[in-house]
Amino acid sequence: MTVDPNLASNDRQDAILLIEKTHFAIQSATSDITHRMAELLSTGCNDVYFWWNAILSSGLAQDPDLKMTVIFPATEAHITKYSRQERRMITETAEIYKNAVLPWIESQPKSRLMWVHNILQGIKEQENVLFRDDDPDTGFIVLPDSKWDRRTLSSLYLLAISQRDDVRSLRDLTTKHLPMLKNIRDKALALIPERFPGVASDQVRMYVHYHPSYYHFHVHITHISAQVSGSAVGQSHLLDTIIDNIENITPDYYSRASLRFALGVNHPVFELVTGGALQL
Ligand code: M7G
Repeated sequence: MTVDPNLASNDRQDAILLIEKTHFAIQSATSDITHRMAELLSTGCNDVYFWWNAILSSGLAQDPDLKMTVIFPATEAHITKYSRQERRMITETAEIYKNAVLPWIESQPKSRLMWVHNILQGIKEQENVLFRDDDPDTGFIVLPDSKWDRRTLSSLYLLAISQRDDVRSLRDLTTKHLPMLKNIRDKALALIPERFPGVASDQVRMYVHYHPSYYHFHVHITHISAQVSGSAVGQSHLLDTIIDNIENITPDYYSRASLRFALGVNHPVFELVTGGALQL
């Protein structure tokens, strides 16, 4: 799926509009996409290969064409995140993290996590919560990620959000968090086939982003067939591997590791890690 950000202005407050093409619905008599092709525009052929563009006639409520998200008012951080920009691979050492990146993370306004607190405190999205464990140390909430269209199982995308607020990212994880990590893994995996018959627990990936956009610990749960942008090598760390590294390699693995990942050159961490220098 492609994301097309358009910035609009309203009383000098910026807004972001994200428009994505939804997945094609599973074919049925009422939602077969071929029935909605009003016009076919041939773009060529060669041997046994034929190409067309198509215009769709108006759709059905159960088979929408687009998924839209508005962020308003949008902050500078939102605009940076969704602006087209070059991405580069960079390596964040433990020392750079401690001296430069951590102070930046700590300076982030608490308001960036408002949506997370709204979910944890039962103020928003409660009708969507699939599972809740209120233990303050090991508990978490599972609900659909806002990226999911909430209908296509092959692109299933859930989020497990920790009840703890002392884990900003992977870097903070140590032995004392193992019970929470295992609790999330075991209960979320058991939940999948129960809540989504047809999806087995070995058909989902559970992983953590580094860097995340939001520094409150959460785990991404996606169907292995889902094409999700953040699952790129480097940014995504499998929950099982995280548990293994802490349990079997060393408890402070993530505060000592050099982590390599791709980052947009306008992301503040890019400058903190590289000093702003682009390698030619
Ligand atoms: P991340 O790894 O911090 O950042 O994941 P990413 O956006 O680079 O992946 C945060 C996850 O939370 C993302 O998958 C978002 O789609 C999801 N998300 C963000 N917001 C603001 C919301 C929200 O308000 N509700 C829900 N349910 N999910 C959200």
